[in-house]
Amino acid sequence: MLGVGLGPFNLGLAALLDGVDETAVDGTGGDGAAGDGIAVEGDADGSVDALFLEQDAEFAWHEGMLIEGTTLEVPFLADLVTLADPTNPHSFLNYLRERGRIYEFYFYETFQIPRQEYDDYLRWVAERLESCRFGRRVEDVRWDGDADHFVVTACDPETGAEYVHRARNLALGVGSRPQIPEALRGHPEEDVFHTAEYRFRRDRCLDADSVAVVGSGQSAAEVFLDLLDRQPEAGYRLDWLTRSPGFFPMEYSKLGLQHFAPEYTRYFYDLPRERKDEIRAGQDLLYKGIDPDTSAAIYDMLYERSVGDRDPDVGLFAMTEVGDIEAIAGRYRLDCEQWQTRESFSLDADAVVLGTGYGRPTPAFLSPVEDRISWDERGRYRVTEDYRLVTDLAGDVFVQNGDLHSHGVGAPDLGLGCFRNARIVNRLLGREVYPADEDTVFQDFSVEQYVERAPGASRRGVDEPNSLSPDDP
Ligand SMILES: Cc1cc2nc3c(=O)[nH]c(=O)nc-3n(C[C@@H](O)[C@@H](O)[C@H](O)COP(=O)(O)OP(=O)(O)OC[C@H]3O[C@@H](n4cnc5c(N)ncnc54)[C@H](O)[C@@H]3O)c2cc1C
Repeated sequence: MLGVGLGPFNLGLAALLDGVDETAVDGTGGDGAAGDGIAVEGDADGSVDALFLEQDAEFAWHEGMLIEGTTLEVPFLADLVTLADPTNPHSFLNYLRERGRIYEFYFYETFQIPRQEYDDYLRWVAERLESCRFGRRVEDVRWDGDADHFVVTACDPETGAEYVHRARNLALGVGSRPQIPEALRGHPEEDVFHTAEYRFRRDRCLDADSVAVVGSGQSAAEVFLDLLDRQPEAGYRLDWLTRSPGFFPMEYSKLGLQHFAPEYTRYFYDLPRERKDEIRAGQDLLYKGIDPDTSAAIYDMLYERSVGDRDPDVGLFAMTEVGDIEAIAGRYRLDCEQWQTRESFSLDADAVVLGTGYGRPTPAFLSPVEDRISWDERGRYRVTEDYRLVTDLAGDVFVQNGDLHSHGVGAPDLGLGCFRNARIVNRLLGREVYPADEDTVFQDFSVEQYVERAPGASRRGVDEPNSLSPDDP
């Protein structure tokens, strides 16, 4: 198995594969090979032969957004391994034990750990795993039909050194990329930048007379809160604009969060393809809004700053699309439209922070095998229920966090990483190494499941929900 990219998802796969005995293989997959330049059939000690390549020189998790005071949006139990295997040595609790912090955490009494600590935990796991290699950017993936394996070429971005790896199976864990709309690009990146760069470029904001933040996802809200906190000392005017109809919270109720459980993923997967995009379009606030705690912190700070008729020198304006940014006399003019009333206006700022989200472009290194992959009518991979690309190749290509269109809103969620990785490991080894987790939450999502369990319910009429275009071949 060769993994491309080391974010939390492929790192979790590396952790769940660590120490797993391959010798009991009895079914599909299982003959993965990834050694440094040579094809081998599992390691001599019987463990799975896996290698994970990361382009960066060392592990880092969204470094530009490790703002002081921010926390993970999921409980610490959503670490790399616990939800699949609570006894695994790569767990967050074991990290605390080994770092000598377990009592400190015990008295902390909080499920949501600091984001900086989650990053430190991931680095700790990456250092312990022999299967992780850094400074290797995958540039090309080909299929060798004679040898029946992939040939993967990687290079060290710093030295230019080239590495060739061979593997029967791949796991794509390349994550997402910061996205800036075309019309807002082309300005000096020290002045106009994505939230992903915030911590590296914050000083520019602190020197500015005015700063504008664009977007109303969690990242934009965290940047706004941080700038609001620093405003009294730095003295800038602070504006926050968003195209969304309001500064709305993301779902955080216990029953609502069950959409991030295996059952909902399965239900969504089984929906006809044509319905999935429609349904997802209405689910933005399940995962794209503002954490209610961040929202409350912003509100409370504004409240305190406005005591005694004081003006916090802040503007918050929703329903507003920033269509263009123009450089004028050393400042930036934002061309805005309030889309509900169709009124246009402009806003001048010295620095602009763009919380315009992340995209998931198809990696260019797949070009040589592009015509062996099956794509849907919108140019996206077709993905099987167990997270493999639909291809005509003999090896498996698993996809992490590129399955939003096929598996739904849980795809980028850290809490579902273990479930997806357990499915991948089970497929690779052809046996149930980790539990399949079929009945995990109180509610049902499919009629079939509900009717089966509710004594008073029975099916009526013709039910052919999957007759349109399921993803599976
Ligand atoms: C700021 C921020 C905070 C978040 N917080 C949460 C949260 O609290 N809870 C939650 O559930 N979700 C959260 N998310 C969403 C979650 O999906 C991400 O946190 C998570 O990092 C995604 O993991 P990943 O493994 O898919 O990719 P990434 O973490 O993006 O990692 C992908 C890696 O692949 C590498 N790579 C890319 N191309 C190549 C190549 N060709 N060769 C080699 N390496 C390559 C990249 O350098 C990168 O290191 C957050 C997202 C962001 C942006």
